[in-house]
Amino acid sequence: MEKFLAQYMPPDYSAHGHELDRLNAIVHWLMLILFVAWGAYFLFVLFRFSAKRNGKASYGGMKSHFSTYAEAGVAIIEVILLVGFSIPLWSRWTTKPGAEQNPIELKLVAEQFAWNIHYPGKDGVFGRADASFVTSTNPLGLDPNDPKGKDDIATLNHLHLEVNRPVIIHLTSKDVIHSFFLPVMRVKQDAIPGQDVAIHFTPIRTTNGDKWEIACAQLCGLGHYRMRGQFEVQTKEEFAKWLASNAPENPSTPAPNPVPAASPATPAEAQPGGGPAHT
Ligand SMILES: [Cu+2]
Repeated sequence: MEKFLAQYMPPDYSAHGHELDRLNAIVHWLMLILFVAWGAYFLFVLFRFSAKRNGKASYGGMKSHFSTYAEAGVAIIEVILLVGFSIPLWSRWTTKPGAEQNPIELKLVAEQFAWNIHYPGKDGVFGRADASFVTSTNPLGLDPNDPKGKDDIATLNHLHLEVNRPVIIHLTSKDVIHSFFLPVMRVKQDAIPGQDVAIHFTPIRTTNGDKWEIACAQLCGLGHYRMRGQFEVQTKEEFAKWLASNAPENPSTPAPNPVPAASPATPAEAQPGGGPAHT
């Protein structure tokens, strides 16, 4: 099943992706079994209780205690699923990689209709950002007077990651709910205004210069279709080079995106209020 489904899936570059693909296959098996079993039961009932065989309806109902046992069985299985599987997986998902794993930590601010990506720069500390500093050339609202922000790197729709190095992304949104979707990383998470939602994953293969899509998986307005970015996974050396080439040289203000935007969104269009929102 997993191999069959894999033909229709995007490639997988993440450490956890194969587990999701396997779960996907298990759910397909389960649905197939349920479909066949319920279909067979339906045919059996049609035959067994047809009017021809049963001239007179019975109003007595079932006499055995089977349904009580079946319901208790379902409750026990659900407790096992919740305590044995869901809670441990939830805990794994919400536990961020520790400092010993040297994760890349970055912020991602979604807006209609673009992805603003904020790297903390050499010092590893994010500069202060505030809504009052937001302009068309400073979409993240970085404080130009904050020394910690001088070396910060801001890109528009361009996400670069390092192979085998965990990444923690703090997701938020300026306007409506967007959904950050990296199909080849098997990552999808809503970006919600006013919330900092941290997700983490580890790329395990470089994309070898190929650029893959960052999609918005939540219908977020008229420009939703063009809310896409590009991301690539690079080797340690390539990634360090990319960071160095994008770091502001004589930083007086945080560098706006030096890389051409992947989507046709212009800064004017990308501003909140650039188009009517359809929710
Ligand atoms: Cu969106």
